Amino acid sequence: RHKFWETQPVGQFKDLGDESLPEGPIEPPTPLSEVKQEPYNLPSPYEWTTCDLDSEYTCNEVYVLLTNNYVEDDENMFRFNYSKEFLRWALHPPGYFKSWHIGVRVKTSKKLVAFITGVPARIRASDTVVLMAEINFLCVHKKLRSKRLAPVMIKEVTRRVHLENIWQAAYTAGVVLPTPISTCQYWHRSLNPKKLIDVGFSRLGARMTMSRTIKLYKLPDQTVTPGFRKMEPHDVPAVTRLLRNYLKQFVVAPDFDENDVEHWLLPKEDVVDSYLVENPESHEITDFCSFYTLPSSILGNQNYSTLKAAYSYYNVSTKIPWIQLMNDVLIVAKKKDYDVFNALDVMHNETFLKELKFGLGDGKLHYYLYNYRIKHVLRPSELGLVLL
Ligand code: NHW
Ligand code: EN5
Repeated sequence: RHKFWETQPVGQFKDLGDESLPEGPIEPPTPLSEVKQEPYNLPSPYEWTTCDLDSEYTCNEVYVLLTNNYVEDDENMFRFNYSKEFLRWALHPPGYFKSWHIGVRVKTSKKLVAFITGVPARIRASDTVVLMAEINFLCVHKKLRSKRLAPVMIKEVTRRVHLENIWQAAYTAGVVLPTPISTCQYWHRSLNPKKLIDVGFSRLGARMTMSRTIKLYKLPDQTVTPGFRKMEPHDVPAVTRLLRNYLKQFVVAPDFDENDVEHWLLPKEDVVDSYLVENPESHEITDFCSFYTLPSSILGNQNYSTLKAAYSYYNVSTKIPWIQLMNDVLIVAKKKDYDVFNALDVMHNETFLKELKFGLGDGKLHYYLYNYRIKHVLRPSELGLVLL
């Protein structure tokens, strides 16, 4: 069934439920001298390229490839439209390797036709922190699909990760592969219900009129929590402490230090937004919430071309109830003109999704580890990891 994935060190379907297999690496590292020194062979019309996202020209080539060929929903009505600023941010975290930003070009025209990336991350599984690659933005041009290019690209990124002496990876996908460590669901909170209905993102409920629907999703103009404010650079140490302490409880979660928090969570306009609650008396930082900005192109609508979506990222509640905290972040997103606020059922998100009128989406997100086995399939609430 999975001619490629059956050859890879990943959990296999036949091993699901086998309690005798130990948690940890599936295969041991090999000496670096035994890692293949030359790139894998591509079909002869194509060549490898390393993409420098600092180059405005290359960043635009990547942006155009993804804008026209990246992930769509099951009915091909929407396609992710990561911005250039977002791609630069996503691919330049602390300690990144340019060699992990891999493109494929047509030799004759130099046109960029495929892409895959990795970035380094420390990820904890149970009690063990493992240096991994987070793999993302795998994309093959629509005209070159089903030619088995993806396996070659995956092998090439694996080789380049191995050259940095890293032997594990984490990734998510909307498709089922061997084998998910967890399967999550998308939930959606309408902020601009009229537009969402007009573009086919959502439907008018049974026995609902447009005006009743608009009223249902109305939000206050101002946040209600005293001390709720945007995160600033001087908050990095306090947010790092708060987040590290929170993420301890999950079976799989990133091991963020202050440099990671500075990169991944300090607000960056139209890329990542972070808010916190500073106690007005003690000035203690007690709660935190964040989202990233990922618009989708609306395919073939007369009136609208993009859907502005916020995606729930890392949130921590210690003093403010989850529902109040997340309602405040919905208010912020509405004020900033987002059409929809999306969230997965990971971490404690189930405690606010229904109450805050999120509706179940039609998309699933499967989480995977490469060359690392965990004992059981995780419930989404045991996952403390959000990938972009
Ligand atoms: S998930 C988003 C992936 N991208 C898209 O869906 C964009 C639209 N689709 C395409 O561009 C986030 C193509 O359909 C792609 C496949 C390129 C997806 N992950 O070339 P062939 C990520 O970026 C397997 C992994 O003929 P194609 C995460 C498929 O099962 N494998 O197909 C990426 C089959 O193998 P099998 C996927 O349609 C994680 C083989 O590819 C996959 O022309 C990557 C068919 O290849 C997917 N999303 O191109 C893994 N989709 O065994 C990282 C299909 O079943 C692993 N396939 O025969 C870790 C590496 C680092 C390790 C470090 C130690
Ligand atoms: C790697 N980082 O399917 C990610 N999105 O539900 C790659 N559905 O937007 C993998 N189909 O349910 C990504 N509206 C996998 C996801 C790919 C994209 C995807 C889904 C997630 C989605 C929307 C639109 C569906 C359009 C037709 C959806 C219903 C919302 C409604 C709001 C009001 C209350 C009820 C629900």
